[in-house]
Amino acid sequence: MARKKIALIGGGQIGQILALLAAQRELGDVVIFDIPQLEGPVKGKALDLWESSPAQGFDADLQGTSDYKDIAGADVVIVTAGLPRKPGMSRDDLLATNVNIIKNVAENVKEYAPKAFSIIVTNPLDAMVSTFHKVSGFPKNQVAGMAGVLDTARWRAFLAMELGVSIEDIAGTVLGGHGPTMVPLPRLTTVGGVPLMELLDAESIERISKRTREAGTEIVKLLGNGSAFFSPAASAIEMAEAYLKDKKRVLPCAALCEGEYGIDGLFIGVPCKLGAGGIEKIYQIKLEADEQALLDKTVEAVKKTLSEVKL
Ligand code: TXD
Repeated sequence: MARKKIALIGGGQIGQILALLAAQRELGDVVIFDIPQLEGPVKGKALDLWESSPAQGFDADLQGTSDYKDIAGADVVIVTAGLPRKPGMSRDDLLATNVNIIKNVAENVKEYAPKAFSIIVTNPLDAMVSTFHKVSGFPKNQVAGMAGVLDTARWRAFLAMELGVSIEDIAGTVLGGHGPTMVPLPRLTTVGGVPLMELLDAESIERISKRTREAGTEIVKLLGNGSAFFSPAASAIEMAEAYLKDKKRVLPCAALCEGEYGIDGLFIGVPCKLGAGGIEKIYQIKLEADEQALLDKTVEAVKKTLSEVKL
């Protein structure tokens, strides 16, 4: 069976880590696309990564390009094309510039890789995945935004740090928009089956929930130039792997809700079954009143950002 093909639209901080992780996991052949002004650097990155393959022991063809024809037939497309935040910027500050970039990307993916499962990473995430879906015209199961996997990873990482336990044994999820209104769910978080709320007091849980909501900004401030890239790349690869290997993972993805959670026609972070059919199912959680109120708030925040998208 021929190797799968992964197209990375955007070969910057996250894009190059995506290429490394996809190659190391032998998910398939990798094409990294970037703008013509960066044709040299993106070809150089792909060639350099290829030259690391003997030492790393992976078999994968790696190609850098600024010609969209080279993404033809991709099984998965991961889109990081766009500007990242600088210190002091909100994700919404990126909207005007990145919506134009995503429109152009969606038109080209529609033309050259119409069957691909598309994972959108670019910020402001919820508006960008919605824009990509609208412009590409792809069915809703074929488009997902990557945010909840990262936000949940951060929630789990901070809890593991606090509790002194393995990250492997912390299970939980984060709902909603990829921003300060996201909704970690302490009530549904467990530590090796032990309810989190039996292990940590409310004050500690709120402190960690707040750090999770602000984790992206914390990294932007520390880096001083650009935003997180290891953890977003690892999160997007987890989604791509679920699709490529038909793993039926249940992961929080920005998916189009059409009635689920009482939401109609909005991409928002919800628990999804991810397999060869893309977003195969959205799971509805019976939320308690306080959780529902937080979900309503994040839905409003996403709607507000979306209202500023000029297509
Ligand atoms: O959880 C999440 N979804 C977020 C997403 C986590 C962290 C960062 N997130 C966002 O991803 C970030 O705010 C940015 O909007 C994107 C990409 O972040 P990255 O750090 O990779 O930005 P870079 O290093 O600037 O890379 C962007 C690349 C760069 O090489 C540009 O030349 C390219 O995108 N680019 C384009 N590629 C294709 N087509 C067009 N038009 C284009 N414009 C720029």
